[in-house]
Parts: sequence; C-alpha cells; structure tokens
Amino acid sequence: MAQLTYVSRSVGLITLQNPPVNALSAAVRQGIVDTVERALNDPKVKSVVICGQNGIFCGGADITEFNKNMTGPPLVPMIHAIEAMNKPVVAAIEGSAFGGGLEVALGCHYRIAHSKARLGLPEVTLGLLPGAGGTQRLPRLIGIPAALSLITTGRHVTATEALQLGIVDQVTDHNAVDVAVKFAQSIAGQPLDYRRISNYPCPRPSDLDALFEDMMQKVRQSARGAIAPVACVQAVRAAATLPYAQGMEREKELMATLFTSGQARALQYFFFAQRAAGKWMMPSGARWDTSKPRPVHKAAVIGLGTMGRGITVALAQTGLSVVAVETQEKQLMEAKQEVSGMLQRGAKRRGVAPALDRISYSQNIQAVADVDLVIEAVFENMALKKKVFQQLSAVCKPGTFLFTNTSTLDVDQLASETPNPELVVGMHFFAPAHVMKLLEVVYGPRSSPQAVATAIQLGKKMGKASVAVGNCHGFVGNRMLKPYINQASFLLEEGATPELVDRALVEFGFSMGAFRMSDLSGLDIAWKIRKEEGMVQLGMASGPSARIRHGCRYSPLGDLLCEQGRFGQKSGQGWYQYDKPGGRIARSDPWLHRFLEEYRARHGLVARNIDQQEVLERCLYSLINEGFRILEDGIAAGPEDIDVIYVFGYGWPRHRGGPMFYAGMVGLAKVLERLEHYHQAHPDVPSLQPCGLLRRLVASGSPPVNKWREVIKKLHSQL
Ligand code: 3H9
Repeated sequence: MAQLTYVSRSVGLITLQNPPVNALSAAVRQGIVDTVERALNDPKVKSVVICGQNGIFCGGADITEFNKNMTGPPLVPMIHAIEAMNKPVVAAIEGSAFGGGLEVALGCHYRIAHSKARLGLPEVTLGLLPGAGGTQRLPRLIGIPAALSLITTGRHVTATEALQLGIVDQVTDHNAVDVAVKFAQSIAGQPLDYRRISNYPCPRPSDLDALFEDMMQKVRQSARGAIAPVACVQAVRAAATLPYAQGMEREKELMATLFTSGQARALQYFFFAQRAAGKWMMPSGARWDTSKPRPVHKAAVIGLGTMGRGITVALAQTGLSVVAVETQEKQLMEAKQEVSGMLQRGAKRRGVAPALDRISYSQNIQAVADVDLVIEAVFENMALKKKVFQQLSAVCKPGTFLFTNTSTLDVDQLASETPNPELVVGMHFFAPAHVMKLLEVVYGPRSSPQAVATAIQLGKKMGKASVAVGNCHGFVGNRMLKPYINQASFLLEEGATPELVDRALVEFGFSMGAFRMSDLSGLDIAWKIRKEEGMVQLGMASGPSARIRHGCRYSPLGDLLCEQGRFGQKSGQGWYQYDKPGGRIARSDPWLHRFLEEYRARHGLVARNIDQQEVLERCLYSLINEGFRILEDGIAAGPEDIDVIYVFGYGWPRHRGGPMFYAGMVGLAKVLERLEHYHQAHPDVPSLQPCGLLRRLVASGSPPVNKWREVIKKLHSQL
C-alpha cells in the first residue's frame, strides 16, 4: 500500500509500503492512485514527495504478480497521473530505484537521491523492457546512447553516476526524504510544464541510423539468442523517431510480445532460483541458512598455484586479512607479483585502492596459527592434501575452519584426516577464481551447518553465487558435464565434426561449444584424471575393447589427441587449430578431420549424417538426466540449485533458465521419450537410461519445476 502523511501541512508525503523492497504490487499501485488523488484535491497540499519505507525507494513491479491475472490499476496511467499533477512532485530516492520504481521517479518532476542509492532499469534481465514509459522517458532525459546502454544491459548506476547522466537532479549525504521535503516546499507554485519528461523532445544524433544499426549488431552478438535486448533497442528507437504517444504504443506492443515469451518465464524463474538456491536443507534436516555463520577476520590460503592466487585476490578484495602460504620460494615470488598485479588491475577498474597490504606471504605453514579459516589450494592430489590437512590440524588454533579447494576429490576422506571433521567443507572454485561467479560449497555428512553457512557467506562476500552441494564424484556441475562431453565424443565417432556439434550448442545459446570449451580448459586436464581412474589405454588400439570400459561405451578420442601433444589452445592444436600456442582464434583443422576418418575406418564405424537436433537432444538430455539423478541422490536440494550452477559456472544461456527449467519447458514426457529412444539405440551408454525420478515426475503429471521438491521429498521419505 501507500500512505499519505502531511509535513509542515503543505507537503504531502506519499510513502510506498511493501516490504522488503516496496515492489509495486496491486495494493501499492492502488495506494499510489488513491494518495495522488487525495493530494491533488487537498488545497492545503502545495507539493508532493514520493518515497519508500525502510530506506528503499522501490524495487520495481512485483515480479510475483507476473503470469497471474492482472488486478489493480496499471502502472502506465498511474505514472501519467503523477506527471500530469499541477503540484510539484519530488521523488526522494533512498536505497534503490529499479525498474518500475525508477519509472515512477521519472514520472515525478524532480528526483533527489541519497549518495548511497542505486538506480537502474534491469527489466532486460527478466526478459522484459521498461514497459511503464522507461524506454520513452529515459532517452528524452539523458540522450539515446546513455539510455541504450542502461536499458539494454540492465546495469545499475550509483547516485553519483545518475547525477552525471542527468537522471537525478541532486545527490545528498543527508536523509533524502528531509532534503526532498524542504526542496518541495521551496518550489511550490512554480510552473511544471518544462519538468514533464514526456514533453521533452528526444535528442536525435545526426547519425541516428548508424547508431542504431551499430547498437543492434552489438546487442545481437552479445545476446546469444535472447530477444529482450533486441526489443529494448527497438523501443528506444521508437522514442527517437516517433512522437511520445506513439512511442508508448510501440513500447506496449513490444512489451506484450516479451511478456508472453518463454524467455521471460525462464529469466523470471531464474531470478527466484538464485534466491531459492540460498535456502538449503542438509539431509540431516539441519538448515545452513538458519545457522549463523561465524565471523571471519583473518583467512589463509595454502598453495599459490593458479587457483590459490585467484582465491587470495578474491579474499583480499572482500577486506579480509589474508595469509598466503607457499613452500616453494620461486613459486612464492611469482605468486606475489601476479597477485599484486591482479589486485592493482581490479582496483583500477573499480576505482578503489588496491588491497595489497591486506596480504602477508610466508613459506612456513606455522604462519596460519591465528587465522579463522584456511582455504587449502594445493595441487589436486589426495595424498598431498591429506598431508597438508594433518599439518593444519596441528598448527591451527582450535575451531579453525578447514576448507579445501577441489574439483574432484572426496571431501569426506580429507575430513577424516582431522580431529574435527565438522569444521571441514569443500570449496569448488572455478578458474580464474577471482573472476568466475560460481562457487560450489561441498559438505560431507559430518560438516556442521555452521561451517557450511560460513563458507556460503564467505562466497557471497566474494561476490559469488554460492550453492551448497553434497559430496560425490564431480559434485553437481562436473558430474553433469561428463555425460554431455561423452555424447559429444560419441557423436564424432558416429560421423559428426567438432564444428557441427559446437555450432548446434552455440546456436542453442552456449557461449562456446563442448569442443571449444575442451580446447580452452586443456584436454590434458581431463586426460590426467582419466589416467588416474585407469580409463586410458595407450595407442590407437582397434579391438572391441578399445571403445569399452567397465562394460560401457568409451570414446578414446580425447586420449589419442593428448598422445599427439594436442592439448588444446595452450599447445596451439586440439579439436581445432590456433595460430600459435595460446592463440585464441579456433580454426577448422583438416588434420583432425582426416584423423576422425581414419579412426572410424580402424574401428569399422560408418559415418552417418547427424543433424543439430540430435546433437542437442543427446548432449543436453543426457546432462539433464544426470541432473535428475543428482536430485534423486540428494546431492542438490532442488532444481534451482542445479540451474544456478549451470548458468553461472558452465555458460548455460540464462534466457533458457538452466537445464532443469529447460527440461520442464521442453516437456518432461518428451525428454523421457527421447532418452528412451537414444538408450535403445545405444544400450551400452548408461547415462542415456532415463532416471527413476524423471519417470516418477512424468507419471505424476509432469508438475512445474517449482513443485519438484515435493515429489523428491516424497521419494526420499519412501527410501
Ligand atoms: C518491472 O519493474 C517492469 C516494469 O518496467 C513495467 C511493468 C509494466 N518483486 O534480492 P533480495 C524479493 S520488472 C517481487 O534477496 P537484496 C526477493 O525475491 C522489475 N519480489 O534482496 C526476495 O524475496 P525472498 C524490475 C521482489 O537486498 C526479497 O524481495 N526490478 C522484487 O539483495 C529480497 O530480495 C528488478 O528487476 C520484485 N521486484 O536486493 C529488481 N525484488 O526474501 C529486482 C525483490 O522471499 N530486485 N524481491 O527471497 C533486485 O534486484 C533486488 O531484490 C534488490 C534488493 C536489488 C532490489
């Protein structure tokens, strides 16, 4: 709702009240319409201030109301009524003004923001455009290039930037409501026509067509198939080329198309998925999100290889004191230099001082005696990690959390090396650790909820989407990746090329296909793991055993490339060729195509035509099937966790909501049917065999993704 109070009799103060972010629900919109009307008709009121309760102006339209029947007054006429008032209206912006919230402020005649406020039109991230006049008023106020930049990216700006751009008229360090009330009193009775943004002409740069063409090209390139950024450009173009009323019509049309699109549903699902992923219940019934994280003031990183360096930077940037330990002198010196460089570059980008003095370096593990938590990031080797954990248990003060950075190793085994396994959790960072947004927090059966809570909170402080996952081989992300990569390799054996597979995946929306990704991350990494698992046989063996391991189909293609020294981008050749080792531009490699032909001939395989549909179905549905197994095993708490992991860690296109949401969009019955079909064709590939949970969901009528947790709970209670 919205409340009208009177300040000094002459100023009507309208306060939006809808915690936690004063979203514009039907009740709030009704409240605004009513209070504006009362303020207008009350002769005592000479001017009006609009603000939000609890230090937040407004987080925009109420997203929970989308996809429901619309009730209450619509936003557009409500904002017009504010703008049309013949008494000055001032927006007092504290906290945030996002989406519809900023559009309300743009309908006001003046805007005053607190210096800590943030403003933006993030609708594009929800698959929409600013559909309450934002695409028409913002370009009129700040010009087309700046408006395009904000609207097509959804970027938030600080109050200072908003002032520079001309979005707000004043920034204050004092209470913005008090400042706005004083200002409102001072301008009572002044003319308002020149303050109504809808009356402004839209500034038209001389090179308008070129500007929009250029922008459209950029947007299409970075959108990877998302339609909202394109519609945003079209709507702003309408502001530049049409009178205001017609521009509003165009905005409405474009919004209607987006509103009913699957992409908007996916992106809005993902907004809530990110928040749901934070609410985790461990199988013991303990909830980390109700368990209080322990405060951490000083942390240590052990091992300053690539991962350790990135983690040190990420920790220092949160403001923590960090002890960075590396026993080898040469590595330590190199790490010092690299970490300082990364911190300096990061600080320059963010316009702050580099956190160099927060880090102390040591060659001696004794230096960690007084830290609150340790992140061990030594080489991925169980024996070495066990040794380090034994040393840490002897050196650290009682109660120190011992976290291990690992992508493959058994966290329980490591925990059993310490007298306090409840203090141990895994932290699966993604390289480069100070940049990548995802963190899998791996808990074992003995990890305490407080240890998990502390790890999650630390991850959040580092700006990461932090998801708690159970302990199993590959955790969530890499476990699902394995069947996807396997399918991609099998498709090559059957007649596809890396180019065909990657094209299908990129057209689906991935930032890169399976083979480009493999080249980028290095084929040797997975090869080393396969060797440790005893999967690799040397040489181009041709008997039936060459393509079978433990009774299942196996593709040795990656092993064979590694034997030739083709490790991907780093060696200049992998699934593609590069102009030099470390080169970035992948080109088709005729050698690779000949090699595939020779391989097929040696194994008696006849190449067949494979279309993009088969590539997508086999790669994506086998990955999704593993996702269902992960849910069945209780390794991830819900589909939202998996989707957050895939969007932030594996380049899954956000506008498709994540793999589990996508499965629901395709139709669970269809996914099941296709998996059955492919499993029949490839009975020696167990990952194509549909998982029990998928069958159960289909049998219970394919409920929407937000109802899966109930089915899973029931399944677990019956086990
Ligand atoms: C729009 O405005 C369309 C218009 O142009 C045109 C229409 C015609 N609605 O993020 P938090 C919930 S589209 C409903 O954890 P923070 C959120 O789910 C909208 N609920 O807090 C969470 O619930 P729970 C454009 C919302 O302090 C709780 O509030 N606006 C909304 O870290 C706390 O949220 C946006 O895209 C909402 N609009 O961050 C802004 N917003 O506690 C979306 C939040 O049950 N919001 N909730 O998990 C945000 O970006 C952040 O929430 C914000 C606060 C930065 C505001």
